[in-house]
Amino acid sequence: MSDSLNIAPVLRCGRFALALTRPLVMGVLNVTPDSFSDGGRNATPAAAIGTLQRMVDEGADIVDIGGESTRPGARPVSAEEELARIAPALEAAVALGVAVSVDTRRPEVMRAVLAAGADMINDVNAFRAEGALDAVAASGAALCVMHMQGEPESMQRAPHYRDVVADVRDFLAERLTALYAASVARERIVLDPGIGFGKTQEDNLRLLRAIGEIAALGHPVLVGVSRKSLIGALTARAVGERLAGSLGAALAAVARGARIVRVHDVAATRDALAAWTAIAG
Ligand code: HH2
Repeated sequence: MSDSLNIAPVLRCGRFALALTRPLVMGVLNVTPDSFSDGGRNATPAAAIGTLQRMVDEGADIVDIGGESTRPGARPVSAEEELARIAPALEAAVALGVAVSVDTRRPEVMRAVLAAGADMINDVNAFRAEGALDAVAASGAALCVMHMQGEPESMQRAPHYRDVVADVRDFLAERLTALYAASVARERIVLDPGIGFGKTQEDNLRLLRAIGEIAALGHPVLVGVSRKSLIGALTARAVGERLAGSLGAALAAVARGARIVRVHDVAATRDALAAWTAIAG
């Protein structure tokens, strides 16, 4: 992959230094009752641990554990409930020796999961909550900084942008300034345009086509399109039938400059990327 964008070749991620010489696969594990595609399936620790083991066997580079659904209209949960959902899967994932990310917006959850061995914090709120940057800055964890307009409860009601690509890029640039000011090393930071988070279908497509403009900020870009309504709208498929559409979108995102894809279907994504990179990458 080209380093003409001045992106560090390695992502510092807690116990790991992940080489960015090929696209990385982040496997999603939602330990929630209400996530849009896998809600309820991993609600018991035994089920969650089974899914984790499978994703690691399938070649996930990172697993991303979420204890609160951020789907449009989702009900927020308390920090205690979120942590109680995450803890057993986190402990198992850390022991499996895979890089472990936790998807959370809450500083108290960030502190607790870092103490329990998480290697990465994935914050759909871009570390804007009071105390979030303090919670993560001094750790060695990778930080995924995502753009979201509004809040999950209401974000899809009336998304509006002056110019979606410029607005998202400017937002991420502002957050980078805050992270650098908090002494977060550049090699720890990942950027994400936040597909589906306060965006229309056209906004999502424009952002995916313009990943290069986000990558020009000098950090690896992570993209999550797996099974999302964007794919549903493009293929007219229900959530459980969006694998092929999700693979097509993941490859296109990588072709446009994404370095990490966040997916539910690890084995299929690894295969698609292996074939694609052998020819195009
Ligand atoms: N998408 C979701 C959740 N977290 N984090 C990042 N960085 N990027 C994303 O695109 C992203 C994310 C939503 O998907 P999912 O976790 O499958 O569903 P839910 O929020 O309903 O749990």
